[in-house]
Amino acid sequence: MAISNEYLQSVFDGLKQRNANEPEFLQAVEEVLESLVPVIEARPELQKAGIIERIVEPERIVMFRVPWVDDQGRVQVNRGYRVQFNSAIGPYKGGLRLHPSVNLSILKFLGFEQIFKNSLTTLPIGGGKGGSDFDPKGKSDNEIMRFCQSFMTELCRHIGPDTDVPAGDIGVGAREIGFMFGQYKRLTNEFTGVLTGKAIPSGGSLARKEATGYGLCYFADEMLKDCGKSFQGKKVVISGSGNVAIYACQKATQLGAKVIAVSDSNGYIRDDNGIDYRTLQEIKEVKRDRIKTYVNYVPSAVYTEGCRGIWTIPCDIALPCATQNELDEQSAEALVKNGVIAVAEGANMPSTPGAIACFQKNGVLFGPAKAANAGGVATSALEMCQNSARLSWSFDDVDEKLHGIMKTIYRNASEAAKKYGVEGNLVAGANIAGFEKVADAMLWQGISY
Ligand code: NDP
Ligand code: 2IT
Repeated sequence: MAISNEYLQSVFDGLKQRNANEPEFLQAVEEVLESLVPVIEARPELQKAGIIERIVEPERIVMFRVPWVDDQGRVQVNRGYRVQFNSAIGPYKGGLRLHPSVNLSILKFLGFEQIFKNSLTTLPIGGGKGGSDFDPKGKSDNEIMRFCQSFMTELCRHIGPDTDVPAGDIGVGAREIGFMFGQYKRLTNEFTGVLTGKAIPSGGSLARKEATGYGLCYFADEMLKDCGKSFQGKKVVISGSGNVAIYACQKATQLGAKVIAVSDSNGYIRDDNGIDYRTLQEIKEVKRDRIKTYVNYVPSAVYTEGCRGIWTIPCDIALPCATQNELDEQSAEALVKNGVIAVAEGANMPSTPGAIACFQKNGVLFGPAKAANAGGVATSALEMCQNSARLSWSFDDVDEKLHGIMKTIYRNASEAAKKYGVEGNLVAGANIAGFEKVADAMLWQGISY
């Protein structure tokens, strides 16, 4: 489908030519450019300043060799990346992903999305993303440490507390951040807030671990409330069982819903009595085990092989919290047929364009990732504040700020949609609201980047 503005389509055509083998990146850009049609038409100064041509090109990408030695004494080599996409409103900020599927297309899509997400948080952070095709599954703690130290030995030249502040994403939690932080500190002889998602005794923020999942539910709650609905008594299906999924499960339960299914890349568990998030936490955070072992703790739960089948379970609210393009049009049709009323994205770009169109056509409330999952990075920015000020706030303080930020993001996305004539379309609203702040900062800074 063509973008309904000739200029935007021509920028996109050029991008497609230059990046023909980057499907995820092109998918993320196309959605944003389509949303920006009314903005470009209302604001000719943006075209004149080449804002679109500039915003789709990363400011800098570093790619590097990451050699490490496994427990058998063999030398292993992975590829490391950092995509520094946009620094118009603050230092580059965004997670590091460790997964065998990682490549430039995936990191560029994630870095591009991060620009607008970070802008939506209302806090001063630019957009970036990084990671490696290293597979943490089945590795010992020592192997993980040696990899993280080698990765940071190169990355440390490119980041800094006022330059670029990485954090976690798939495959990167407090353990990996700790190994990287230790190495950064040793190499630079500085104790600074150069990474977020740190453990609490090393300058981490209370509630950062919970923030993406909690923020997702706060956002979904705003969306529901706007239509006179709530989580109370609703059946919720959550894909994934990692950091985002665990705390979405906890918060949805606290808000009165029943979470009836969660998954990993092998399969899903279902329990109509409700999933116990403490057991989830124990399996994933402490034992680092697979989701199928849940049935050993809770006999009423049933495990099914294959992760896509989770979307065929009848539910009121669906929260995809695993990975990109995990929810396709066919899955969306199944959810709609089973009466889903709201979908909010905890993962980045989990719904395919066909799935989003299906939800929108059928009047399903839809909270797009860059708005709905922004609570994680927002709380990372709160961690940066605490590190700079050399103090730490209480859990309740941070949680209250997070809640306020998610309400603001919902309001700003809704209002931007209304202002540009697409009321109720939060995909367009989030893209527009996130874009305008970055575009205005770029205009003000001249043709610097
Ligand atoms: P984790 O590594 O903690 O968990 C990832 C979960 O997703 C696991 O259950 C994993 O299953 C599953 N998963 C990963 N890749 C695939 C795949 N290719 N197919 C099916 N399932 C998969 O990561 P997070 O919870 O931190 O991240 C989940 C999503 O949320 C990602 O899209 C991430 O970008 C996004 N996000 C994360 C934020 C954060 O603060 N951590 C903030 C905002 C967004 P398995 O164990 O089998 O691999
Ligand atoms: O996708 C994301 O927003 C994250 N992985 C969190 C990034 C961060 O810097 O906290």
